[in-house]
Amino acid sequence: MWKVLNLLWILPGVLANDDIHLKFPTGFTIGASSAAYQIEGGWNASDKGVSVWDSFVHEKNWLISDGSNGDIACDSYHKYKEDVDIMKNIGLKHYRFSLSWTRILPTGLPDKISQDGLQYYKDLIKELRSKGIEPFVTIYHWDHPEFMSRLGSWTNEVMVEWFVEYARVVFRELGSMVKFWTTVNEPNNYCEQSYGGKKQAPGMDLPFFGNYLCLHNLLKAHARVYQIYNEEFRAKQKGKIGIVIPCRHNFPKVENDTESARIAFEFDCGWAANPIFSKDGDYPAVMKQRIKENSQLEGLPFSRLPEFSPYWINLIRGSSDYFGLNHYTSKMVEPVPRNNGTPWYQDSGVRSFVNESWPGCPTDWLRVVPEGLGGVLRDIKEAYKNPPVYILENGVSSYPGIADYNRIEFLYGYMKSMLLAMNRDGCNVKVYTVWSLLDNFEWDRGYTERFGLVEVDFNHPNRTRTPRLATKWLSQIIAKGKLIKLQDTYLYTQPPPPQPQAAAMFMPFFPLIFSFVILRLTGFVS
Ligand code: GBH
Repeated sequence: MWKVLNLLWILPGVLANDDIHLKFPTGFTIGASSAAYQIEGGWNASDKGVSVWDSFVHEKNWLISDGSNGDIACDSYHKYKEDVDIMKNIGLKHYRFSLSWTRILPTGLPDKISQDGLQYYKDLIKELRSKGIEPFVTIYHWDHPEFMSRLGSWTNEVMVEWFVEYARVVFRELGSMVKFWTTVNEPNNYCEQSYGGKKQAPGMDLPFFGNYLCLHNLLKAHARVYQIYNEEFRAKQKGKIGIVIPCRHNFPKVENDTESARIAFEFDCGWAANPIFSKDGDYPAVMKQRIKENSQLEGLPFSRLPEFSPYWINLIRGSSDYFGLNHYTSKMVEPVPRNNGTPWYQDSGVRSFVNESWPGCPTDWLRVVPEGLGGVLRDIKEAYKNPPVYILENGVSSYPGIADYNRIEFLYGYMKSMLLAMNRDGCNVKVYTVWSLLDNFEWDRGYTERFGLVEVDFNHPNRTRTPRLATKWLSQIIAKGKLIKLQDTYLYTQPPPPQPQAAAMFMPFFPLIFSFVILRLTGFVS
């Protein structure tokens, strides 16, 4: 009797066992993503026009960590069939890629449409469909026409209607073959980096102004494109269209400081998401208030955060059929006190930093925090009434070679956290997408960071592709419809070797560095 009663103790354990939550619901799809400038190459193929990224890398290659560019990149402009074959072999169910604006409209405007440019995308889509892979098409992933940068790029409102003209051509020409559209990739991160900062094209370097103006116009452009899809194409083409926003999760430094975590979420994610997904159809209240206060303290008679008129609020509110989420990492947050009435050094009044105990990877901004994905999914569920979420980017860079154990561990941890948020907490996730299919041109990091499920040899004229270990693991997950540990697959014959730490990668060069230092010290080298 006692023994039987004793067994009851294990019941809560069994019920709480996470494993029962690790199945993917029916209809859930797993895929991979990419972006035109990062993989295509063919930068001046046929009649393609020049984009801001073409001119940026050609004129300012010192801003790219290895001085490289995307002129050839993975050469997917020529090798797309091979890419699709690889996806088919892994068993991926969808592929997210972006369109190059100047490949389709060489001048940037619809006075001229490139038939070769369109043909490339038609061929790619046909190839995907023939292998049962669903295309997810991003209309704009940061590579707008170069001449527009001389008019201020997205700080100039004229861009809004030009983007609409481009999107109209895209829907008209490709819309019958595409069911999933994304207007703009990561508008908030893009505006912060490329208008607030200078390291990525067009490199405006106008913090506190350029970033806010840029997002203001991008949200308008997004909403107008959503509107023309509804009015001119949806009835016939029957697709879904939305936007993709990068959101991190924020852990308060002091456990019950949920206020700081909320404010950090609003300034990071809510800035772009609140106008679209909340009922107020506007920037988060805390953002409007804090930026206005800061502007006043700086002596400005207006807020640096632009205001939407009621017309735009109505148009932007609800302008997305799903919440597209890109998620990589999390931050710790704490409030920064305002000193004697001076402005905060950041408009948010919240400082974010990494927890040094979080493991890293070769990408310095990316700490591995699996529970953050579940966290941000719950943040989104709460803030925006549980919208359908498409995860359109999640991934990590790996160490040289094809034994990418750190990627397998990352994907397992993040997907587990996602599945718990779905199957236990009711978050409405429909799609999961790995960044990236291939190693690619990682913007200002050039080819130094390797996010690919598939390794690409950028020194070889053929851009040889070699699938990494993670592809073999992933195909078993997809085939089983359930998340499994590497240890439970046929791939696991012995424990994986420890992954190198970033510092250890320099080990082979120590003798060299050491002799150089000695030579310097002894005066042989100056
Ligand atoms: C994605 O953005 C992009 O959409 C994709 O094109 C890119 O290849 C991929 O990342 C991987 O790099 O230096 O600490 O201020 C990811 C979003 C990028 C947002 C890095 C924060 C800088 C952080 N993140 N960014 S930091």
